[in-house]
Amino acid sequence: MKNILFSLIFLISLPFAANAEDEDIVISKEWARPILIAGRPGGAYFLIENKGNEDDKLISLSSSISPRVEMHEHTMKDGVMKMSKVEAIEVSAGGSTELKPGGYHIMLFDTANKYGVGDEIDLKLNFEKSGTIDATVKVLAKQP
Ligand SMILES: [Cu+2]
Repeated sequence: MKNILFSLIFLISLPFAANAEDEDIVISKEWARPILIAGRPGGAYFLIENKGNEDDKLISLSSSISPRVEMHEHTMKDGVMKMSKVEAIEVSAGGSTELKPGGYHIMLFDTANKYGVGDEIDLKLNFEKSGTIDATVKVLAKQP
């Protein structure tokens, strides 16, 4: 009886253990600004941690609320804040990259609806090495 119980516990815990090991990229601190009018662009932010041994990069994103999701960065040039599109956001092995106002950020264009505080936005993040990772982004009034 003891053996059977042990086997059962082992079998049940197996998928979870395998899963945890596979997750080199961890997404946290997800939040987005409210989108007050449908069709207006929205900004989203999160922290990307790379717990793996290889550098990786975010190469594209998609969302059910937007046909065009872009990666942008803000840079200060001659005292003026400029926004430009970037092709990828790198996350070095054992390091992290934070998307935040004034730096890297995600922009969702041609949004399907308006999104207020408490709503959630789904994002699919495509990494060069780690593949696709799903994230749920909460709409907040301001940066947490
Ligand atoms: Cu932008």
